[in-house]
Amino acid sequence: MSETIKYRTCHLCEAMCGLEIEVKNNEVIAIKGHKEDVYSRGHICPKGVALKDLHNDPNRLKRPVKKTAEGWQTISWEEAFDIAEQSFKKIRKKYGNDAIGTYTGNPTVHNTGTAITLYDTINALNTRNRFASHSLDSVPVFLVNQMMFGHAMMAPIPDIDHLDYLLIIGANPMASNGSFMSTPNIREKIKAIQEKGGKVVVIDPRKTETADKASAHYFIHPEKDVLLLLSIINELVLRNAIPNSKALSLADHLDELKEMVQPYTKEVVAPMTGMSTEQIKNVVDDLIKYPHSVVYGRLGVNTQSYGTLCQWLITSINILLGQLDIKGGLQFTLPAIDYVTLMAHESKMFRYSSRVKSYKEIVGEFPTATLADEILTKGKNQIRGFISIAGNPARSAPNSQLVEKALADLEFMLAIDMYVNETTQYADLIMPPGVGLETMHYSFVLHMIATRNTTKFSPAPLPISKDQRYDWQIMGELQRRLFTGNLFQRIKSNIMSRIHPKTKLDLALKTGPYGVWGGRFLRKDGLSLKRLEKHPGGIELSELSSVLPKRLFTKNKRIELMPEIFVKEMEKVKELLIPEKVEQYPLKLIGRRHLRSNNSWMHNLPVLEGGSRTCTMMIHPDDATTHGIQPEEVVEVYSEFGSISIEAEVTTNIMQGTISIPHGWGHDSEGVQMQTAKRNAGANINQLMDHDRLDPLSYNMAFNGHPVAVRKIESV
Ligand SMILES: Nc1nc2c(c(=O)[nH]1)N[C@H]1C(S)=C(S)[C@@H](COP(=O)(O)OP(=O)(O)OC[C@H]3O[C@@H](n4cnc5c(=O)[nH]c(N)nc54)[C@H](O)[C@@H]3O)O[C@H]1N2
Ligand SMILES: Nc1nc2c(c(=O)[nH]1)N[C@H]1C(S)=C(S)[C@@H](COP(=O)(O)OP(=O)(O)OC[C@H]3O[C@@H](n4cnc5c(=O)[nH]c(N)nc54)[C@H](O)[C@@H]3O)O[C@H]1N2
Ligand code: SF4
Ligand SMILES: [Mo]
Repeated sequence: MSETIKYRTCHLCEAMCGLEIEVKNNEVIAIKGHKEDVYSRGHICPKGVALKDLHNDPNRLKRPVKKTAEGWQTISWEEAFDIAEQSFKKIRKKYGNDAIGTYTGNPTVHNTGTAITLYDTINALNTRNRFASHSLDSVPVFLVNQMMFGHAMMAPIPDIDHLDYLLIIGANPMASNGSFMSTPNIREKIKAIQEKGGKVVVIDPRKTETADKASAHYFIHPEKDVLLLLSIINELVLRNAIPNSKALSLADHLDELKEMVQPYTKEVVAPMTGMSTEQIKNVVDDLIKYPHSVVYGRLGVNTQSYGTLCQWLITSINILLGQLDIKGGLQFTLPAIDYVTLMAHESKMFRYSSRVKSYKEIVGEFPTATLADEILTKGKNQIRGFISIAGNPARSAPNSQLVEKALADLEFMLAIDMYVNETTQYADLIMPPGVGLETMHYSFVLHMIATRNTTKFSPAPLPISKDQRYDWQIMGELQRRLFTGNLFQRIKSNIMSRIHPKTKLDLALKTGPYGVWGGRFLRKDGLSLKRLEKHPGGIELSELSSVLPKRLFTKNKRIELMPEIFVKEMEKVKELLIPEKVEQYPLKLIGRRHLRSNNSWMHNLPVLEGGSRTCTMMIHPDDATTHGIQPEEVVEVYSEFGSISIEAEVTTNIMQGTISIPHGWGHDSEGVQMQTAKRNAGANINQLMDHDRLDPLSYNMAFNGHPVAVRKIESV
């Protein structure tokens, strides 16, 4: 067979890079960036190249395996489905529907077939015990969108191609390639802003890779951003710098917001934040000076105790500056598959509570932080059977040793995953899907949070063998076998589970805003899958454009600046003005992402080893001296919940009083079958985390700023 070039969008992060893949005899020869790709224009990062290693990974499972006394045994798909059906039905009969729990991980968003099928399958189980990785990263954003715009998924995105001042608080797009701001080649975008006379400023407890490229970087103590944000609004009020704007004319309760921020002057907050009044003044000067200034914050301000308040205040500042829904400000997308409208009926929260800790559900899910409680706490509706789909809670969830204890306690666990890793080692049965280059791709979730409206479909560059199944096929079969509900719902679910995801995509494209049957742009050259297949580099639809007030989902078509539950929580913020006592755990722990890593699961790919991707503890030289720690010394980091050993990286790039350790490591469990990852196992930061340390509004995990202490190993 001759060599062919195939094109596929990379699904690993949010950047949606177009890849050019050289294939020969169903083997990958080389992977490059696709220059004609309308979104990424040839950009690629090392993870995109690593898709070849993922495809060839000798540790990747391709057929189902069941746990036996002699180890994992390969079985047929039929036997695997029979075991799953019998085991879950038995549990359901004995304890009820809620006794089956589900956890869906980050890649469920990135694998198209999985994303399309997932909710039908989970709904078929009719259980309230649903958990997802969202409550480890994004729920504050959902909650703020819901309360302010009426829809959890109505996320305003920085118009990075047209703005001239970007204030990045708690995000590192140089490593992450942007989140809720999907951005291939962020380096070029930052450069372009600077070349036109604009600025990018980073506020972060660590001088990150993004800070290195930025025009300025200011250190801030972890979890003190809420004070900074309040003082920014306060300054805007004091300087009478809140212009009339369309966004503001759509917003209610400005006067109350102005009143609320009164106590938070820059002079009051500066000593608590670690920033100087001069630095806060500089930031506000620039926000006012530049015609298109935008504030953007992601995990650093989400996964912390004030996550929702931070997102609320960031959105509010952008509204006060008049930057919402205008070119060069923050805009809403209008993608070819209008997922926001399609999912409007699902955008609900606070309808019922979790059994053990009474946390409220948000968009149908309980916080992952309480998954272990729901498995281990005896009583009615205790989780006894569990399905983990594309997730690794044994490494990604807080208090991970408790999570592992819980997984070991289950009566039956099924994992839909291609590795025997830290989580799936506890499963009784693993059903591995075809993944990566074996799957077709359409990023319908990520187009919703992109910086331009584009559309692109990629057929699978490589086939799967007849012994393999895709996620959507596995979930479809489970859906048919485990469905609970009335006859009408059963028939509907059964039919839905048999429709190929490609057909569903085609229908969604055709009926979408740019589709052949789409009402708004009805036209002969409208979108369909067939048309997209002729454009492997995608089609540029439009720049982001103004959509308000039409696209507001609030009942009164207004933006709420002062949601009641947020305002109530402000009482707690007052406590931040009291200087903290140095306690038993004097250091604040924050996370870190590396370009050559992706959460917990790409450490088995040899091409990604090395570079700056190291699992070390960054510590300031003064803190190292205080603790008598030498550079590269292996030390103990501990908290009330656990302890890890890790190499110290002594650097002035981290703020004094703060240490930084990446998550997703700790691959040395005996049961893990990932050779390369095990060789360079790293330490698991989530062993240190208190699983009750949540943002009290969204119940999102507060990873950042977690109190810890450090000591030399010999002094233990
Ligand atoms: N301390 C700390 N913890 C964190 C974070 C942090 O910053 N600090 N970040 C949090 C964030 S933002 C996130 S999103 C979560 C991620 O948390 P998770 O989603 O729980 O974990 P991942 O590491 O993404 O693991 C993904 C799993 O899916 C499998 N997989 C990959 N592709 C596919 C596929 O196509 N199909 C199937 N079926 N399986 C697949 C992998 O083998 C792996 O087991 O971690 C969170 N945890
Ligand atoms: N290469 C790579 N890319 C990824 C991922 C990956 O694991 N690797 N994961 C993907 C996922 S699941 C997500 S959700 C996104 C996340 O995308 P980002 O949010 O851009 O990623 P992070 O690197 O976690 O950036 C968070 C920043 O916040 C800082 N920070 C920590 N605590 C605080 C605080 O209290 N205040 C402030 N101001 N800053 C703080 C950290 O130092 C860090 O620089 O990235 C995605 N892309
Ligand atoms: S930046 Fe993201 S989408 Fe682009 S190649 Fe890297 S992992 Fe893939
Ligand atoms: Mo995430």
